[in-house]
Amino acid sequence: MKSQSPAQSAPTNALCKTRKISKIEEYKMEAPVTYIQNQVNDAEEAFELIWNGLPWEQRKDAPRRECWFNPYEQAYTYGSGEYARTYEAHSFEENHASRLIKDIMDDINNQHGSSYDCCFVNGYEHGRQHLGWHADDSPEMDQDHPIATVSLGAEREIWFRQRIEWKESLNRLAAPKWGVTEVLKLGHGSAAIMHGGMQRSWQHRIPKSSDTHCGARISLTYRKLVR
Ligand SMILES: O=C(O)CCC(=O)C(=O)O
Repeated sequence: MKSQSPAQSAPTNALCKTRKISKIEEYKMEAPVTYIQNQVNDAEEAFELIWNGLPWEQRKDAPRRECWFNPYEQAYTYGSGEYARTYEAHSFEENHASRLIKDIMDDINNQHGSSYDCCFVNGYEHGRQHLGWHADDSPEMDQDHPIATVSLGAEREIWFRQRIEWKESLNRLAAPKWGVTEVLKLGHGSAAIMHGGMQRSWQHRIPKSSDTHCGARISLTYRKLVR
């Protein structure tokens, strides 16, 4: 599945290393993701400012810290049912760190012709902190707009997998079937842009790292709200 391109001048293609963890090998897929190695100019300084400057929330059921920014004071609910968690909005104007998050967003919008207007920030203290399989498909978000995840700090992997719809329609009670998992390494200062429409059939996750010395990482995940 290839959906809308995130930009007219996408710098590089996704560098996906494919690993087969599905037995359905005839359904190999390529995640519609564009990887930009050097999106943030002074990534070291940005990491320090944001790691130390955000009003992070650490929920007891979340193995990472989080913070939510948008200019409309709009809360964001992540997950559903018993897993639903609501985050109150912080303003991009709150302090130096949040203004830098907005500056990075403005740069991406100017360079790639996108319309990101909000940012969910994750902070992973070490390699055992992680984020499980999910799609960023909450109704508050514009599903046709790309989502960009900017990485600062330690390199981590992001995994992608696509739902194989035809299997599900044969037997609606069957567990979902997934295609091969694709793995992308997210470097310091990079941006990975998940193309518009992707969240409807793909999931992603940040698995635990096998590197016992893995340091802290921040992800700035820019999205566009439905308004
Ligand atoms: O840490 C990342 O790069 C991914 C974050 C993510 O998937 C999310 O916030 O929904």
